[in-house]
Amino acid sequence: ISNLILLTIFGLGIISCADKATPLSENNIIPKPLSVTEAEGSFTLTNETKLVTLGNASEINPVIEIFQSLIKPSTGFDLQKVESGESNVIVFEIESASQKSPGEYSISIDENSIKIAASNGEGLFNGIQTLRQLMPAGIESSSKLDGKIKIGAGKIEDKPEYAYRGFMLDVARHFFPVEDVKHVIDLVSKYKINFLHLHLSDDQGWRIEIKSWPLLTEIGSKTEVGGGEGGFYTQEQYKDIVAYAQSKFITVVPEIDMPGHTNSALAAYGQLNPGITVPEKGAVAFDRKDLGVDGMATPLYTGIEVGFSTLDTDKDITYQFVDDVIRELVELTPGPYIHIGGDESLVTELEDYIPFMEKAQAIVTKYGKKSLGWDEIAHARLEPGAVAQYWAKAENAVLAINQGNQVLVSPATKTYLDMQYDSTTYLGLHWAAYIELDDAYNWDPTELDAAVKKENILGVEAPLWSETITERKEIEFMMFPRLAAIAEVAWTKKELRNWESFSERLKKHTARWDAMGLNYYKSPKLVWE
Ligand code: TNX
Repeated sequence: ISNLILLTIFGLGIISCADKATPLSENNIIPKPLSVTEAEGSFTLTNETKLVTLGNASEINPVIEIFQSLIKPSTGFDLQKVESGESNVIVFEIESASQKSPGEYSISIDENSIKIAASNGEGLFNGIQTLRQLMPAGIESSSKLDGKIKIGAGKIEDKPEYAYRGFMLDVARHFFPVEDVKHVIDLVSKYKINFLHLHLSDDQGWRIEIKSWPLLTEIGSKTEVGGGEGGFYTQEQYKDIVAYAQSKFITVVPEIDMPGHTNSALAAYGQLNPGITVPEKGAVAFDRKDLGVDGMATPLYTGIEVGFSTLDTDKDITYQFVDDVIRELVELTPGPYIHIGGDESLVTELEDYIPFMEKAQAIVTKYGKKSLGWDEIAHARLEPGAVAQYWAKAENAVLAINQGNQVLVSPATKTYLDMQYDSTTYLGLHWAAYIELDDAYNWDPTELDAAVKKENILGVEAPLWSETITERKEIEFMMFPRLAAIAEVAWTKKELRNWESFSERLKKHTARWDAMGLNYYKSPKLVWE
């Protein structure tokens, strides 16, 4: 009503309406911050606003550049960096002797300044992602923004509940080019996701160049589910993805799935099943270095069955292969984790599976990294620091915890973004569940099993398997809005989360997705005006 009165009395246009700052307490921030305190007044961003650096410049400058390129397209502002200033400034501070944990940040807003403070660049970056959500939705578009950018005064203090907040993209079942992966990185970084797990190999395709085993890509990358052309990342391209992710404070976790899910490797280096017609190229691979159990490997596979392939866990050459692949991956991967798969090895005997997973972990340790593996890996002895990714069986998560190891939580019934929203969803599978937006939100990692407690949990990850996903628009549709829900489960304390608040914030949030041109699912769980 007060806006209406203003409009009539002063004859102001719609644009001026947007000139009024939304009070800080009415923010729509996702994931929800730890605390928000509102104050009188607001800050107005102008072309004259200066960006002040306080503290370690090498941590601050990259974040300032990100902020400048966030503001420019929709405003045309060329915000300048300065050493000091008090009025009309945004201060980026790396606190010396900070009490803040990595990733934690605070934002103080008054009439003259906004101050973002953190103990490291990652914290400042998280602060920027919050700040962008305090600006009009039009900031997400390159069209010129109408009206002023005003931000309500007050203070936000925020830190993540879990250190690992992940998204997984399956590039094996369908291959996605580097540009799509970068697009996904852009999207998830807005929700404070800080790990990108790439599922780089499976029965249907091998997607990363390994120089010491060239046929993996020369043969093993050449197709995908449904028979399309497939593809792979050269080592240079993979490094480019890793660096791009790093620039957004995201750590890449590469996965080579073993000893099952290996038909693409076996099609390249295995004794193929003689009952099956061998394509021209497959024939080249015959018995060079044979990783397989005789006659089990098929030529390149384009279906979606799981659990039919295995490396031969008795052969020395198999461990030479694992060593070479992990060594080359480690050279390209600055992050702490190498994911060695271990799921659904249904044709590997448990007595073979266990020593294989132990040897594979030892190789990861030898090269200075920690292993991640799907929950079945907990049947093996886990190396210190190895993490089991709980996707199906709580009892496996408990096996890991009983060994003193942590779990990464990805229950298929809550976090699998390839699951259909409901029975009418035109993409996806539903073997685990239909996962509507509220299903993806209304759960907590500490409620999965009595034995899985907060301190046992490294974090939460949402995997997007790609049997049915072939292009960027489909990735977006299965990710959003559910990724926002999982991001809040991973970032925000259980006590601060509730569906009513989340769904209200999310609904307003969709204006940002419209501005970005995102192909998101319009969940009936939200009331659409
Ligand atoms: C199970 S989750 C799998 C994947 C499939 C997925 C499809 C897991 C560790 N294995 O191989 O792509 O289901 O939803």
